[in-house]
Amino acid sequence: LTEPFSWEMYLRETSSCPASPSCFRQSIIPPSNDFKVGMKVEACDPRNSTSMCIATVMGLMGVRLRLRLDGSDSTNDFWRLVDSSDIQPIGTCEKSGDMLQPPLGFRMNASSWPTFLLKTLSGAEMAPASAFKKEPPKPTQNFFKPGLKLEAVDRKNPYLICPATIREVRGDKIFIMFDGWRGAFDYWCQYDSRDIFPVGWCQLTNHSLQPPGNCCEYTLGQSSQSWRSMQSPYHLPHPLPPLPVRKGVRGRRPKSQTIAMLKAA
Ligand code: MLY
Repeated sequence: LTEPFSWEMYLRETSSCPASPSCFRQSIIPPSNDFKVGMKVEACDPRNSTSMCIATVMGLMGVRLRLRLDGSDSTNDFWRLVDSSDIQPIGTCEKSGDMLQPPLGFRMNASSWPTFLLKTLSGAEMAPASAFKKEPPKPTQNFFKPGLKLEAVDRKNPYLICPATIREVRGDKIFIMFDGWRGAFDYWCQYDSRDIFPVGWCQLTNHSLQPPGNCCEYTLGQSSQSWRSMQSPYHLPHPLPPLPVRKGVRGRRPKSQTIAMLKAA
């Protein structure tokens, strides 16, 4: 009842294999999430990666943090793992002689930044250094192979992690395709991206995992889709209607047979 999607059944019915955990830049034993909502951290501005800003933890899911840059609006929240190198304890920047920057799109006049910084940090709960975990090392090379399954962040809806497939491998890059979706969400990334995880990661870290979509090829074949029967009703109906592929094939067949008969005649 609580299991929305079963990898075990899905892998069996799609006759596919998961990419080995050693392919990923993720800890074999996931870190603990010791952050709390409201805590402040220093974070790289995702829209301006050379600048270090103050961010507030807005939410927690598994070992990921939903972050909002102080002085930014609520429409640019982003997610980072607790062992991401993009986050560090408050004070790290100053120790290295650097300055904390206003976020891109700071909603006040730039001249008010020093005062804003003082105010936003005064009385704030700062995340303890022990909550920041060391980023795991990169695998020594790109070990991914086309067809292998994984769990990947939907970059258009980054709070979602979904079943996905490696469609292509080119040098250090891999092409991630979301199972059951039509391609609008697919992307190229580095093999050592922090947005991709081995099969089972969500379950292991207590993160929700979306079930595959209903689209096209992934719903064809002999699959009885019994992995879908355990899906919670929350996920239905699907936002995109499934392609009427089977009906279309049946509808076309008499026509081409007719043409064949006419040609033969
Ligand atoms: N309602 C959104 C969510 C799509 C999510 C797709 N992911 C899971 C690949 C939409 O239809 O755009």
